[in-house]
Amino acid sequence: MAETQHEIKSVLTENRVFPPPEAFSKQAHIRSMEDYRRLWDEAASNPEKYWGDRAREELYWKEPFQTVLDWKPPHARWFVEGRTNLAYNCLDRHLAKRRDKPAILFEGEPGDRRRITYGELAVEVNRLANGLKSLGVRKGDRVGIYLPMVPEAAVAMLACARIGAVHSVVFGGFSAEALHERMNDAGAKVLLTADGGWRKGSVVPLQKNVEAALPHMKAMEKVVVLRRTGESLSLSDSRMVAWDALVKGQSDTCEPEWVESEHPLFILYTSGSTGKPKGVLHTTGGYAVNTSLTTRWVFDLREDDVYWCTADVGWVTGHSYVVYGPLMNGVTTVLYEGAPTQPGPDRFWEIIARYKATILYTAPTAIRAFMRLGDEHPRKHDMSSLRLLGSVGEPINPEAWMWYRDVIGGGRCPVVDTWWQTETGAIMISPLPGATPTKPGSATFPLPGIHAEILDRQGNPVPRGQGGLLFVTRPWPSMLRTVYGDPDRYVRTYFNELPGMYFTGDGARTDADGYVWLMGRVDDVVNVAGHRLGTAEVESALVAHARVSEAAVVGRPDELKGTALVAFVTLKQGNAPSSELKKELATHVAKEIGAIARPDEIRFAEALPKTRSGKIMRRLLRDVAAGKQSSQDTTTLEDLNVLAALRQNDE
Ligand code: 6R9
Repeated sequence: MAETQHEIKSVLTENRVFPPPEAFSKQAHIRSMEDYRRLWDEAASNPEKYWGDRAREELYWKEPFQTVLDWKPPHARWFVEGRTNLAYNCLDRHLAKRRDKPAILFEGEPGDRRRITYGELAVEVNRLANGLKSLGVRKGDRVGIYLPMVPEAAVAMLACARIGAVHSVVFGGFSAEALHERMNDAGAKVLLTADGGWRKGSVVPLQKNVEAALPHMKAMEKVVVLRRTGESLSLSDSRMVAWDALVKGQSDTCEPEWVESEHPLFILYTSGSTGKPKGVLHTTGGYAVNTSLTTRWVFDLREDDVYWCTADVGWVTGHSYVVYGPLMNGVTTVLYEGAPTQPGPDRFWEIIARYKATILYTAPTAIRAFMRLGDEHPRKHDMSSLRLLGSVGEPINPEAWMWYRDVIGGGRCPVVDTWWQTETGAIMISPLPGATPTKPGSATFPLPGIHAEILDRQGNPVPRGQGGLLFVTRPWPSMLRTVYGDPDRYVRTYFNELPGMYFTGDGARTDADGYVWLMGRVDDVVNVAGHRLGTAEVESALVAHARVSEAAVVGRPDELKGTALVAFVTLKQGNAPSSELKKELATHVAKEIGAIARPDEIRFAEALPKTRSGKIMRRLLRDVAAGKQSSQDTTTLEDLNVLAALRQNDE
């Protein structure tokens, strides 16, 4: 029953619409499409007034700004003369009212728990900030952070912000090599790490990785090690100091460094289309204004919310929507260290029930994995506290969206599918849950002030229904400012396609109602016999089949068609691969989208190769499909065995 109900729907034919629940709208920050359009028009007709007003509302400024925007394409400066401090805005500003309110509810994978109030968090941040200063860290210095998802990760980021140091978080799942590559590129002089972290019941050996990286990190002066997994710390290198020893005896107060609005806040490395990762640089004022604003509007925050974003702080979602956005808004944020299915398939749902989480923000890849595990696990827990669900990271196929809404949200919670990127700093295209009628699989509309437009390569708007390239045609406060250490790459990567306009690298189209549908990276768009297809569309159709768990579709060069479609498919438990099933799936796709989308080849796999942030590595699959040795860097691959298995499958 449930299966047939879910069984639809390529994004091409999706036509279900879910208006916001009335009771939700009544209390929301933005309550109607009229309000949304009014804000949109205000922002479009007078962006400087709009953003200037938002900036004054969202942040405490020690010194006010006079210039809202200084735009010399492709370089923007926002709130130019202003001075502020992000740690102050996340902590001190709340202390009068929220000193005893939990800022962080932490749960470690082994089950250890901590409840940290705003007052306590401020003290921890100040002590570490003073500790960093005692190590010689000054305003503008780069500090690396390589920690598990423990409260100290947030403390570390905030301590840097407090003293005007620039943090560069490296995801704890990255290797020693990835670590030193990033640390050297950033020129970091101090690294904050831990002995280890917990993941799937084992210890992730962070300190070991640091030890392997240290000989390659010549500029690294000090490594601060937190005890997390071990009984005691052994400091194996003369550059190492224990976290406890560093903060012990430090003062509880630390005067914030009032930095210029354009002072760098962080560098976060993200993979580009070529080998070397890009150090995306964000600055203080504009980033803070837009993350604070979007957190409140998109998640419709209320004072008593218990908000849980499951992202790791190693990704931009962790920066903007685990740490800065929620804390600037003074809500309680849940932090969970470990794997979603440790020790059992219902860990997430248990956490929601335990903390009475009201908002859940997670990724489609997780949602699909939970679907595969079965409805009985969420059904075991009381999740009636939830009132809003969010999705981020890749296109969410309508079937997963429906499952999320029905099974996790009990059919009562609005779902916000939020499109944005490391480079955009904050959410750009998303429903406003009290205003926007949603369609499963669509990120709906750009937020007020965000000029996301779908254009062709010449810069002409494409007609509704047709695919095009997604650009942001005007600057926005939380845009990246440069690629650290490589200003040419900033221009080349983002502003070469159409001068002065930010190119997202994504394809998209609008439907007849103007809703935006993301079609995946443009390099994931394939041209089959002259027809443009989003691989996401074909995947969506495949996943809508009752037996399919996940699918990744790539193009393979084909003499006749230009490109042929190859689908890698994993099956739901209890289904065996067979040639009948291959035929059935191919016919199913043809039925859902059209004969043009019928995969030329379907390959069953046990698992799909994914980056550590859960994105399917389609470029790698393209190489496998084409029978080539991969040219692609696999350092971000979650599990190399997956690749080996796919290759064997080849024979
Ligand atoms: C926040 C984040 C950015 C890329 C982006 C796009 C994809 C993210 C999406 C989405 C469709 C969504 N993406 N959210 N695609 N719908 N709601 O994920 O940043 O890691 O830099 O990835 O992810 O392709 O270009 P980042």
